[in-house]
Amino acid sequence: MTIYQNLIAGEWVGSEASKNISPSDTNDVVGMYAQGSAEDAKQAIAAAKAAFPAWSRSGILERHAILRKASDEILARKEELGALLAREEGKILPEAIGEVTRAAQIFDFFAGEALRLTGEVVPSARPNIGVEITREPLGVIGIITPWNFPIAIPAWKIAPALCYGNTVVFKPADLVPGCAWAIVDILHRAGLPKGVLNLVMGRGSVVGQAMLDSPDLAGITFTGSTGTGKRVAMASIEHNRKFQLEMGGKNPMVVLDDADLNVAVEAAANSGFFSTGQRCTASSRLIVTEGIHDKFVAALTEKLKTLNVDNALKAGTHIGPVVDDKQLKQDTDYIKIGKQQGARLAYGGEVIKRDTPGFYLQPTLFTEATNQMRISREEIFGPVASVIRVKNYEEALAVANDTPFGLSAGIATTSLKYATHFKRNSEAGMVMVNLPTAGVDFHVPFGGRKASSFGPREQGKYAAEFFTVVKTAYTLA
Ligand code: UN1
Repeated sequence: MTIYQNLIAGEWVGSEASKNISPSDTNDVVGMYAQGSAEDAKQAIAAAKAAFPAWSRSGILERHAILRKASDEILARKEELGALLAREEGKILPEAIGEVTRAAQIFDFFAGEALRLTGEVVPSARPNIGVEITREPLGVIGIITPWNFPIAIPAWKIAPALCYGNTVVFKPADLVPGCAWAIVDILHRAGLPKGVLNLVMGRGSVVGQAMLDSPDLAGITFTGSTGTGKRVAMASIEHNRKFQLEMGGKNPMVVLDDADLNVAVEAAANSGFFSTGQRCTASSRLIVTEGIHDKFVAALTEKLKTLNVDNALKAGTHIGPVVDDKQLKQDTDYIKIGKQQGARLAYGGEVIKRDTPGFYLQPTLFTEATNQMRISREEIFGPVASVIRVKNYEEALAVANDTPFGLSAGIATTSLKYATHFKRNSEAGMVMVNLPTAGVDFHVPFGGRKASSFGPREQGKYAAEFFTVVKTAYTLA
């Protein structure tokens, strides 16, 4: 089998490789992908450092053309790349094609941003002096991405990094090297100079650690678990390095008595269970007022019965497999904990078999949960959600905000008063009214508060905040 290699200083290198297995069918080997060493990471960082001076001064037309070309190729290959994504991550094919489309849109957006770089000219407080405020690239950026959005998250970190003139060392999650390799191959062939974008696939404990330990990374942008995020933060402080973290969520979806039941059920089913619940924006706490509680639980349970759990590539599948055996164990452990702590298992909870051997788990709904139970406080990252019964809107809001996290929050209501109050008073970075908490646009800020995020927002023009550094220059005229 061919080995998909790492890209270091413009050369494809690496002979150590490991198997990329499909979670829908563990007999299906997606490919052999290079496993980088700490030395590879060091060489990649050195290459990115050497490439920085020229790339940071590159013309905006060159950056525009490369990002635009990458966008066009990703879009033209969306079916093929979507199938690769579905195969290696387990997201169903339509969701996977949607994610690939989103990646193309992100590259298109930042191709445009390259043409819209601006600064400010302002008068000084003193006479005869002019002040210019400009943004400069940061330097070498380390990009560490998770497995759950194998093409969109790399796109929304790599595209702005390159657009604003930084060079990159990219380390994707171990479970999803396929999409990472494809996106780097596309950018490389689109004409990036040697060393501007380096790919080092491999273990977090080896490649990731070498990146954390490097004095030559000016910034690290990370999406993943809260635990690893903290390690990125500590190591970055040590090296005076800028860092941006997107971590966990325990997102609430409030359902009020006056909600349109169909809207509420569709939003909850989507947020809780689509993409197998493996989104940091998933809602795992369904906070429901008394008057609609029983109707909502009955309707959501009926909806869950109609969702087929099966191979991600099979037509008619609504929920693909869990990503691997480790994640499956975490999900089933939490299901046990939920039962032990007194929540009622209203639907699902079983690991199931399909024609192909994979990690299949039924969508699982708990009721009679309290907000203090572990299933309500800790991120499970699987197709598991619980219903918390509350008296009224005021209690719903208090419960929604009573969490260490603050990424996304939703409300289903037909009341303008409650929707408005919730938008203002939710302690989350993103608020959704009558919409799922997950599934965001590509051109507006993404990010959370509290333990969910640290640093400036990702995506859209707000991305400039992390990927550039401001300079203020004074000139005596
Ligand atoms: C989405 O909900 O559309 O890791 C995106 C995650 C997020 C991305 C969610 N960073 O799940």
